[in-house]
Amino acid sequence: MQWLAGALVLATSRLVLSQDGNTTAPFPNSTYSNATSSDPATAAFTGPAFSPPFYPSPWGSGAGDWASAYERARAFVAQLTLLEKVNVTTGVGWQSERCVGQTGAVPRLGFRSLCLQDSPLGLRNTDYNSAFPAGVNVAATWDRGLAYARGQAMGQEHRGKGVDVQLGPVAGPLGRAPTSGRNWEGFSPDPALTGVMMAQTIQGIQQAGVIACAKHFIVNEQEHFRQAGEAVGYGYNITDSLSSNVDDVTMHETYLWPFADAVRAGVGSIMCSYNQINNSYGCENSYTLNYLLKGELDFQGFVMSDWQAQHSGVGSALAGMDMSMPGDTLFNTAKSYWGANLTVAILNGTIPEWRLDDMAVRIIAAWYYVGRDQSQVPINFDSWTTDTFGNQHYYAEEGYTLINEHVDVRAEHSTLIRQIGSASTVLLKNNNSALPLTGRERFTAVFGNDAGGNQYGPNGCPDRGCDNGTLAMAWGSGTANFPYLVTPETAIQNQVLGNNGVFQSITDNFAGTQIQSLASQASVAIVFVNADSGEGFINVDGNEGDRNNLTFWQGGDVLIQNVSALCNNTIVVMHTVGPVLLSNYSENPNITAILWAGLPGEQSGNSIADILYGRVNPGAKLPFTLGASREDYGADLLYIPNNGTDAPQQSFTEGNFIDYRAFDKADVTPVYEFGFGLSYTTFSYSNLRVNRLNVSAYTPTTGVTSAAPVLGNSTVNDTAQYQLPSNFSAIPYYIYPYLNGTDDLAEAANASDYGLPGSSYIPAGSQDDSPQPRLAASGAPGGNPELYDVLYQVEATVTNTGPVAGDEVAQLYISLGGPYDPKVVLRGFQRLSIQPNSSTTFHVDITRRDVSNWDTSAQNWAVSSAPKTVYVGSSSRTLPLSTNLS
Ligand SMILES: *[C@@H]1O[C@H](CO)[C@@H](O)[C@H](O)[C@H]1NC(C)=O
Ligand SMILES: *[C@@H]1O[C@H](CO)[C@@H](O)[C@H](O)[C@H]1NC(C)=O
Ligand SMILES: *[C@@H]1O[C@H](CO)[C@@H](O)[C@H](O)[C@H]1NC(C)=O
Ligand SMILES: *[C@@H]1O[C@H](CO)[C@@H](O)[C@H](O)[C@H]1NC(C)=O
Ligand SMILES: *[C@@H]1O[C@H](CO)[C@@H](O)[C@H](O)[C@H]1NC(C)=O
Ligand SMILES: *[C@@H]1O[C@H](CO)[C@@H](O)[C@H](O)[C@H]1NC(C)=O
Ligand SMILES: *[C@@H]1O[C@H](CO)[C@@H](O)[C@H](O)[C@H]1NC(C)=O
Ligand SMILES: *[C@@H]1O[C@H](CO)[C@@H](O)[C@H](O)[C@H]1NC(C)=O
Ligand SMILES: CC(=O)N[C@H]1CO[C@H](CO)[C@@H](O)[C@@H]1O
Repeated sequence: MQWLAGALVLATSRLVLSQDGNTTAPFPNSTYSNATSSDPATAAFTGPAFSPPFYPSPWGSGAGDWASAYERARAFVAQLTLLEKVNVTTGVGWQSERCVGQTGAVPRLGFRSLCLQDSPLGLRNTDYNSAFPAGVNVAATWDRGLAYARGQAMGQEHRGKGVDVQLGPVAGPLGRAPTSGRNWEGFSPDPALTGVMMAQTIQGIQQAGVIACAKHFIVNEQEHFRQAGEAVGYGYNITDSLSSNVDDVTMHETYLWPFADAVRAGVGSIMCSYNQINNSYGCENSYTLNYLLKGELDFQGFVMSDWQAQHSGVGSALAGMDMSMPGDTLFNTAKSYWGANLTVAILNGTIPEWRLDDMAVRIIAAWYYVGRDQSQVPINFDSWTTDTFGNQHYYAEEGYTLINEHVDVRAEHSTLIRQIGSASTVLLKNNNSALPLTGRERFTAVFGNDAGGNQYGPNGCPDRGCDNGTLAMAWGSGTANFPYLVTPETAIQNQVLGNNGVFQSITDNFAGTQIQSLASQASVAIVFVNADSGEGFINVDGNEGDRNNLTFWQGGDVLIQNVSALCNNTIVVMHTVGPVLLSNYSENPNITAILWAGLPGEQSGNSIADILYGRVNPGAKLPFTLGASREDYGADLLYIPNNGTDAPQQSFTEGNFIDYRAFDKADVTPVYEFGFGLSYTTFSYSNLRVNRLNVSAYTPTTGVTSAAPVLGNSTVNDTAQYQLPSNFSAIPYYIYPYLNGTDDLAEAANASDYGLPGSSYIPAGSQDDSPQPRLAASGAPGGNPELYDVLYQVEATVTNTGPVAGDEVAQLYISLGGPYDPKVVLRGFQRLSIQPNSSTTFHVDITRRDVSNWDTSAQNWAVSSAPKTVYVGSSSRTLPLSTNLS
């Protein structure tokens, strides 16, 4: 047994080296601050950023509507051996199986390896799947029904390929800074809008019988320095990931908010992030995982690591991580922090068995919760090749068999995709009713690299890692292969030819002479421009995931200037991942219309043609602010390490003031504000009424939890039963739970090689299985259920005062009234379809959470005594109706 102790010490030692705070870096420890506002001036930004320890890891209780899933999961886990429990929690290694992540299996009980697959906008790395619009487009629809329908359609496609867990949707990044590379995978920098879209997407995916994964938890707000190894690859020698340093108020009021909605919606899994939070890694941060997520939000599902985001074995287990992905320490090392190491840690007692049981129960409960027992189909695709036959164990090059059955899972989803594409297109400018076009224009000219195809094909650049042709999806793991891509050039040409018009296009942005010639002949010139970004493992045109600037790519600004100088009916269509600089165009009289079309997916051309030719009346609104300069956004990214070779420190000193809240605070006028968008008709607002409901006072949750359930006692002194079975033929590089599964374990067992001491590193309280005090803000999945009590019902009348039917997104904002509160915060919205000369009622229920602030000393939400005002209107800056909330 002696060598077991050694292995244990090694895994345990990782715990302290990076666990729960590092008090030597000169940055704020506002997590500990008792400031009652996020005003940086008063928040105690004095010490180093420090993440307080919180143990033990809360065990799942079956709270909310999880009771039946828990009952079945506990019954299942009670039958498992130690090795089988470990198998369920640990991935089998990068490219060891066919999905981007797979767990070990329980062959004895016929429980197969779970298949985890990207992405938030569809199925990654396969064929005969749909390419859906990105999250940012869903946010721009402000349409709950479309968000749900897209989630359900994506879930059906994952289900049809045999996927158990779809790795999406995204609320981290939220969008603290406009250049952050992966903002488009999520929804909006507004936490309330993102929260609604998270909940709808999750419920859609899970209704289809697939587990959703809310990611990346939390304050994962930039690509630069998210992983030290990656940063070394682009020239920065750092030893640890960036730390996002955020205070308690901002954490709750901005970044945790949409995750609360995700948990309340029943999300089955959450992915912890690469970054550190207040100098403790996201996947071993006991404060964010144990305290916030499993304590305060009562999350009942499981936490998986992002791929290679795990930095310790015992540390991550005790801090609340439940599944190691993809299972190996780094890709293809054949070593794992868990697997055999987890078996050792349980046998040794360093990790209590109830913690392993809790991991397994959470995983199996999520599986039952979404009905995987009813809906699982065999895995029928392979992530690493499109060949029909190949190796099931790709990296090991073993198991030649049928690996791609090329199952077409698209159904009729193209109709929904086209609809979301047009429903998410924001009309920003429309002088003299330049739009809609009649289709009878004599000479239609289309310009731009962004109008045409990619010369390498729509999937020609792996993970969409280039900016060639029209931008319908950005780059990284958050992608899917296109089955086809309808370009704007094709769709507009079809339209014009249908009316026997003249159509010509130029897709080389730098063909100056030809562009001038064509622009001067056109009766209407439609210029397509874009701006791209993505995930940090791919560099496109010098952009390491994050954008370097907010201008257009591929010479787009020069193209707009060249065309608009010669054509006084120039229409600009933008496919961008987020904000771009438009002040040169918003007032230019030759530019008659401007449209933001985002990242619309496979039906891009048809969706924009539907808007341009008036088959669809635009009703989308901006899910972010379009400012005049990058500086106007306040918060920005860190592009150069600022802490030597140690973890770069990114302090969120702006607090809650991101996007429109920053513009409002500094009283800076944007070019187009958050929530703005025009229609081919007009709307008016009237008759605001507020009904205050009689609701009893808020009760903090009190009392204690049950003791940790005991589901079995697998630890016996006879370690022989934990050895690799003698007749077992192990696959190379594969991660197994067996004690001598690899030679490396013996090496790891020799703790003295590392000069590490022993059990003093186990965090205080982490082994405690006794009933624990319940947190005041907890009580059910999503937090204290009384936070969601409706305090006010608000109604207003919205009238279509123009000539055609149209959609209006009516918006409700609240001023919380405190000296450090944003001027207004979005709290409700509805997308209303209204016939001309008709009215409809806009209705919003205002909950207790909607009017509360986070109180750091009470560690609970509280309604302040500051006077509160409710506003209703068509954007964050056009709010014609208002009244006090008594
Ligand atoms: C900062 O954190 C340290 C613990 O690391 C604590 O002693 C100190 O009081 C904190 N300072 C403030 C202002 O919260
Ligand atoms: C924090 O609490 C301490 C002690 O209760 C008090 O002296 C201090 O003023 C508080 N700081 C803030 C910013 O509220
Ligand atoms: C663990 O999972 C692997 C891979 O799925 C499987 O080969 C092995 O038999 C499992 N071990 C146990 C003890 O169930
Ligand atoms: C990177 O930094 C580490 C720690 O400071 C140092 O040991 C190492 O030599 C550096 N590597 C390079 C390539 O500069
Ligand atoms: C156990 O974890 C250590 C890292 O802490 C690693 O070096 C070792 O290879 C692991 N053992 C196995 C069998 O994966
Ligand atoms: C196409 O993509 C490649 C790779 O990113 C790039 O080098 C090239 O400039 C692009 N060409 C065009 C015309 O966009
Ligand atoms: C901004 O970045 C894009 C993409 O790398 C590049 O094409 C463009 O020239 C840059 N803009 C400026 C002003 O440098
Ligand atoms: C804490 O941070 C300092 C400087 O950033 C670094 O030198 C030290 O190794 C870190 N300590 C721990 C325990 O992580
Ligand atoms: C029996 C055994 O191996 N015990 C070890 C378990 O791990 C702790 C902490 O690493 C050691 O101190 C024990 O010796």
